[in-house]
Amino acid sequence: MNKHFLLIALALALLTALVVMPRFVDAQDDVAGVSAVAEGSDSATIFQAAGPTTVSIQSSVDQFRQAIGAQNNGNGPGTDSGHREINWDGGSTTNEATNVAGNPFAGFQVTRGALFTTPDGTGFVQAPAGTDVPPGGLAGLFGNPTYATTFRAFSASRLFSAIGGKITDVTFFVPGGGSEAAVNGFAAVFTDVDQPNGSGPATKRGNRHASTLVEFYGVDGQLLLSSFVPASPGDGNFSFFGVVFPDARIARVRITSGDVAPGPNDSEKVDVVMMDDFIYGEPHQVR
Ligand SMILES: [Ca+2]
Ligand SMILES: [Ca+2]
Repeated sequence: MNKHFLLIALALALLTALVVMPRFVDAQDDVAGVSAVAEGSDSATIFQAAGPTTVSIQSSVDQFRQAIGAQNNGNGPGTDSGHREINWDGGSTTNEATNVAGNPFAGFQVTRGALFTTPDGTGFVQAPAGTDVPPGGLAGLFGNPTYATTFRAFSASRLFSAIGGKITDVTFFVPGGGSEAAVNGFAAVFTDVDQPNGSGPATKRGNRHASTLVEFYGVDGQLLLSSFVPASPGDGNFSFFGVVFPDARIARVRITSGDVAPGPNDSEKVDVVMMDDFIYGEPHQVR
C-alpha cells in the first residue's frame, strides 16, 4: 500500500470516530435529557442533566424517581416497589454537623439497604460545604477554605464524599437487615463537575479528560453500563446522572467523583467533585 492510501484511510477512520461519538459528549449548562443508550446495554434508560442551579436538574431528578418507582419508602422494611433516597442531611435542612464515618460505611445498610465502601480512601463524610460549626464542614475537614464556596448542596444542607479517595462503591441489601440485593436503577447528584464528559479524539490538542464516572455492575460482577457524568463548569454547579433498567439487575455501583481525592484546590488541572442525593430503586433480594 502506498503512503497516500494510508493517509486517506486514516482520515476516514478519524471522520468515522467523530461521527459516532455519543450524543452527550459535549455537556453544557442546562442540558437535560432522557435517552436510551446502547452503551453496554440496549435496555437502559439514561437520565442526565447539568446546570448552574437546582432547577437545572430538578425535572430530570423527578423523572428518574417516577421511572424507578415514585413511592419513597424511607426507612421502612423491604417491599415490592418504590424507591429509596439518601440526601445526607440527617433529617434537617439546616444541619451544620460534620459527620465522619469509617470504611465501609454501614449507616444506611439496614434502614435503606445501601452500603458504602471506598477502595482508595479511608472513610466518608457528610457535611455542609462550609460552616462556623467545628470542624467546619468540608472546608474544615479537608483543610481547604475554598471548599466553602466551590461546592453547593442540592438538598440542603449537606454533601457526601469519600475521605482520602475519589471512589465510592455502593452495594445493596434488602432493607430491614436482609441479604444482598439488586436495584432497577440508581442515580446521583454531583456538585462542581468541571471537566467535560466523554473522551474525544483530541487527546493531544485540547484535553477532553473527564473527571466523573458512574459504572453499573450486575449480580455476577459483569459491567452493565458505564458513563461519564455531564459537566457544568463554574463553582458549585450541579450535575445529575442516573440509569434505569427494566428489572432489578444492578448489584453494585462504582462512582468516581472527580479526578483527585478531596484536599487540593479545584482548578483547571484537578477537578474536585462532591456528591449529594443518591436515589435508587427498592432493593430486591438476589436469587
Ligand atoms: Ca444534601
Ligand atoms: Ca470541580
